[in-house]
Amino acid sequence: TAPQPLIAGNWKMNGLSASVAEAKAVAAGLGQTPARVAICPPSILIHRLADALKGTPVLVGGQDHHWDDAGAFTGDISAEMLADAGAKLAILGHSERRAGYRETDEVVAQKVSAALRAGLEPIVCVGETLEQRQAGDTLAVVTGQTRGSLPADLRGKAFAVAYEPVWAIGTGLTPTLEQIEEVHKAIRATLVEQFAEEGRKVPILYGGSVKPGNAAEILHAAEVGGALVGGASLKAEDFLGIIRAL
Ligand code: G2H
Repeated sequence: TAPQPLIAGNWKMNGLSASVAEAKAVAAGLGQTPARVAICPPSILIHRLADALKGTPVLVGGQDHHWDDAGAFTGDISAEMLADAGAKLAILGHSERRAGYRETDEVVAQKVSAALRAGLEPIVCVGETLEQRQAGDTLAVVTGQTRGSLPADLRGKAFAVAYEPVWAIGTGLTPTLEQIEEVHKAIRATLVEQFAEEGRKVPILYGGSVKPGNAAEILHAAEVGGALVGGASLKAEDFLGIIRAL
């Protein structure tokens, strides 16, 4: 059986306290959906969103957290703090973290372990740059990141992988369905190699310029188990349009 789809909004560094209304509008407009739906706002808004969404099916998640559980890390936030504020999931290893903060697979794997210790469900992101795609290295890069970023303690735990080609993030460019399916199948094979049959139950999300207009075909592609949505998750109407495409 296919994993239950997950559609997660990644607000990135967008949203202020007034944006709680947008999250509430998502919950209000959700209706019947086969998907689990999550919104991952900046960490300072997690508490507010978790309160506002209490009693609704919409989950709240963080966008990143430290690999250690606590300590002298000025400016950082722990997985346990996110969970304490009401988060159920955490996006880890996003390319904006890998590129902008030099996060390696090892760092991402340590963060995944920290998420599990705090009871958070990790959404682990992988994806190739344009140069890597043009060099024909896409599958090697993506399967390498998958292997390197997923620690063995994920065994028996709920988690998701998100394939986000770096060149498709925030650019309006999307890969062809064939390109998406090729990479998702390679990620699936890697998950099965790492986690045996359990690896078949992990939703593999697609992320990168998902919009209401392209969501239906992407969400119905082979091995696509949901979406990680940036820009189009900021407005309830757009995000709901994507959820309804499922
Ligand atoms: C990729 C995606 C969300 P966008 O980063 O994680 O962003 O949908 O804006 O391309």
